Amino acid sequence: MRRFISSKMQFFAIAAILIWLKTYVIYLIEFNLGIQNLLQHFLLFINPLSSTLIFLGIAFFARGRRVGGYIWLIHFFMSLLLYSNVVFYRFNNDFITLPVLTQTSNFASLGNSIIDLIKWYDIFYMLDVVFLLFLFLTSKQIWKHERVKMRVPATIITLGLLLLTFNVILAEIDRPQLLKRTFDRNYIVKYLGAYNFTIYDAIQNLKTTTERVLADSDDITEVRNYSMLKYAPPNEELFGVAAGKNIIKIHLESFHSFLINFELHGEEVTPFINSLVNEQNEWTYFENFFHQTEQGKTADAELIADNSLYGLPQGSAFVTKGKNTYQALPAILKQKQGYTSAVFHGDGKLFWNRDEIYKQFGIDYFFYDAYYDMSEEQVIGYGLKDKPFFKESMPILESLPQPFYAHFITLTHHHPYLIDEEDATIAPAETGDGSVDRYFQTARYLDEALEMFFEDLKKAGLYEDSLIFIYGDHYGISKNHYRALSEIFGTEMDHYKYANLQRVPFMIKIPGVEGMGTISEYAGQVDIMPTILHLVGIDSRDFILFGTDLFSEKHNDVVAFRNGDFMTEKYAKVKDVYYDNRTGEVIEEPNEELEEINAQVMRELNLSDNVLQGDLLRFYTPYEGWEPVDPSEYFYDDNQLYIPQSLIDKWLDYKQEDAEADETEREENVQDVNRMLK
Ligand code: GP9
Ligand code: MN
Repeated sequence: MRRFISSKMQFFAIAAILIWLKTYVIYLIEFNLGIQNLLQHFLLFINPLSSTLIFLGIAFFARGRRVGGYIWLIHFFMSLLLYSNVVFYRFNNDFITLPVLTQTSNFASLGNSIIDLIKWYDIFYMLDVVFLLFLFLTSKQIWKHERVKMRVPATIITLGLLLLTFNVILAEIDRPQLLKRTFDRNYIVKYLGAYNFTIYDAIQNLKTTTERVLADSDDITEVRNYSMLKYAPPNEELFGVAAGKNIIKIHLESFHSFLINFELHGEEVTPFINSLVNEQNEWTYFENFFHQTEQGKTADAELIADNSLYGLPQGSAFVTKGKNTYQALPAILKQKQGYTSAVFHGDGKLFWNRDEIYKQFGIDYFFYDAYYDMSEEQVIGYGLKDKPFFKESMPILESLPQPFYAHFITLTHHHPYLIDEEDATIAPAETGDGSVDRYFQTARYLDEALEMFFEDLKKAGLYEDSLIFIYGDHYGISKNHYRALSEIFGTEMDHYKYANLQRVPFMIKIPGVEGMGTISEYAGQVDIMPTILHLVGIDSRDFILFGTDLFSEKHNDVVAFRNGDFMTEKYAKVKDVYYDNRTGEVIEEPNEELEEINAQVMRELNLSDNVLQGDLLRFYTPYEGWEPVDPSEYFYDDNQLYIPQSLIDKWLDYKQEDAEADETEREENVQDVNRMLK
């Protein structure tokens, strides 16, 4: 071993080759980068080398033995970064960005998901780190000499930079405007590598911070003009039919539309939801409705639905733009028609930074885990199971001032789709891919929970006369499960088919209006807000919105995805390839119409980004008399006014135990609690 490495340069070369080759192998095994030609493959092979040279080269600025220590340490941190991306990618099909890292409050609930994502063979991904440490510790003699000449690191780093330039030039040739557009992080990693991606991401974030500082009131004008041009006037028959009615909004976690009317082992997976769709006397179902979320997942869905803005290309606007000014649906409903708004969710209030951004949306009440009985048998995965969640929410809902806008965010049907034996009423699928197989069981559980909730709403007299809508938040089965999906659908999965699987349900029951059956109009989550506004009789024209009313004759059927792809009735763009949506055939030469749609999508996503990055709504007054939302007027404390009976009982029990109380003491305790409630 001693003879094997006899110089610092050899140690350096071994470290560099190890991390280079490991990165390349991991690219091939773990990431789905969509390599299409030899040049792309070549770039994938060389791209780890430039960052390796640059980073490891820095170690030579140290003295003596420290050089080896730094080489090892840098090698270790690069390995750690790469491996974190591997784990993150297994579920999210995406790479870690700085904004995602700031979502630390999310990590606490992630325990189960992470364990499911770590594989036994991951140990091989760290073997080189151990080997290098061993080499370092057994090679004392090579570090004795004094500082290496400055030209050594200078040459190495220059070589790295040259290689990087060469890499960027080749990437630009194959993919013009790679760094400018960047709606899809897979591209950047494919062309420039996972390490350069992190650097790129850091620069991007710095840019974001400056953008807000530099934005001014002129920037909103262009957005306003676009939104006015896109405006679709309401359908006169429906305008205002639900004015002043209670609104109940149900967020179905990870629910793909394919579940509807889907049969597994000859059984319907979601019989209750199917019945709403199929009976058609009350409900209207949009079968070509798509989610438009990105890294922000649930948070993106909430943002899009309540603001008719797109999420950000990176991270979650809930987290990075939590302090921005918004003109969200809850605030508008309150100012225009005196609605009280509330969100119900069986997870901690910090997740997705909800406790901060909800204040900017003007949400009056937020009922999070502290309001529910979170004892062990009631909890699975991320939080409270959907059945107790709906059950315990009922008394609170009944006590809300009316009209209310109440949002229920379900949770059990979430990756990795864990379910207790007693809750599973359908056998898992049999693809051998655990999370896909269980996906159907938690979907069934959610379906049953919803049925119970609707029964309770009926009993409480809150069903009939309420406007109720249900939407799916984002995909549940990621691109990493093509094999299992192919088996489920009996057809080879590909990117185009997968894009079509991004349909999520949107269904709505409008009081006093007969169900319209199944509607085939293409639509997306940005269309929710203008639709609801018009149903309650508020013209959406005043507001800056990117969607259009689903019931309007002028509804715009271009569904933009966050990565710049899109879907319309006629066309699709998936991973930069155009398709004829009626035949599924690839379109080699896009016609003028397609190019126009493409330009519209790009423009729209850009303008929406400008709104969020520049915090532009602070410069916009929708109408005279509009009062900007003041977040300091909202409190989501455990001691707020509306507290479920179950929680009050529990407090009483605690007090009771402590005091071994008799009847009179119990009476005192009741008064105590009442005082707290006041
Ligand atoms: C967490 C829940 C899940 O509170 O809403 O968020 P997701 O992981 O689906 O974005
Ligand atoms: Mn979700």
